[in-house]
Amino acid sequence: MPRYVTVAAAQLGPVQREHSRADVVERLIHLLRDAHSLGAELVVFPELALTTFFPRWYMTDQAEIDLWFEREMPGPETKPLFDEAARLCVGFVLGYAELTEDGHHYNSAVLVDRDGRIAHRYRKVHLPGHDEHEPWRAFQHLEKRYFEPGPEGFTVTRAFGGIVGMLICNDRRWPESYRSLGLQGVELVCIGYNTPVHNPPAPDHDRLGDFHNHLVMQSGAYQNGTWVVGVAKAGDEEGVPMIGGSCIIAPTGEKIGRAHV
Ligand code: ING
Repeated sequence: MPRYVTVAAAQLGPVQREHSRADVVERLIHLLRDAHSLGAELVVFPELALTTFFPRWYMTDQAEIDLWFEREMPGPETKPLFDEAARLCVGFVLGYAELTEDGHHYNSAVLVDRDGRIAHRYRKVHLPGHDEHEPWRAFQHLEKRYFEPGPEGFTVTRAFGGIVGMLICNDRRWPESYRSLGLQGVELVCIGYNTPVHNPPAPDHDRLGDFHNHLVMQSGAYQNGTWVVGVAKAGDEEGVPMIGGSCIIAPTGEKIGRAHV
């Protein structure tokens, strides 16, 4: 008996340093309403969707760093998104920087069911880049400095009539990420990402950015017989161009839908 769920990949434009959480939540609600008007039952937003990709900057003051993190989910500034989604009976995936009550910092994503309840939380395992300031680099990538690896590993949950898992950005480049979910019977993998066009450690790979982005997600889908939805925060963020290429990939590995920027 086939089971259906209509999923939207909500590619987000750049979020600049001065954009408040309220500014961004207003944009997310617009995208959610658009998706709902097209029949979507689940909307996937990118990694760190509420702020600019702050790990591009070297910071030393923990109070300044913590300003980029959410202490509650939903909190006062994100509750309007949860309320509107529940009103429209649409679920969503939201990537954000999580600061737990006991002081742990994670690059996280939540899967929110159609009633507004958090059905699952995933904390990014593969933290790319470096943890010290490397001034000679054109751009920094300091996720290892600001986040801890997710302690729960790769997990799935039953939701939207099937088995759903999440990955975050750099996770998508490693086969074990998909395989771990595949061995748990995953049928839909939701992946948000922030990927700079220029990757300073391997500048000769820049021309392959879009190819590698789709190669890894299509392979992961095909090799584990699962749907994969990859969603970018794209465009020029604080002078750093980020790739788009959001897409919906079938278990055959075919891209059945993709953003054209
Ligand atoms: N970002 C990048 C990612 O897509 C990166 C890091 C950029 C790796 C370019 C390789 C090439 O994996 C995040 N946030 O993980």
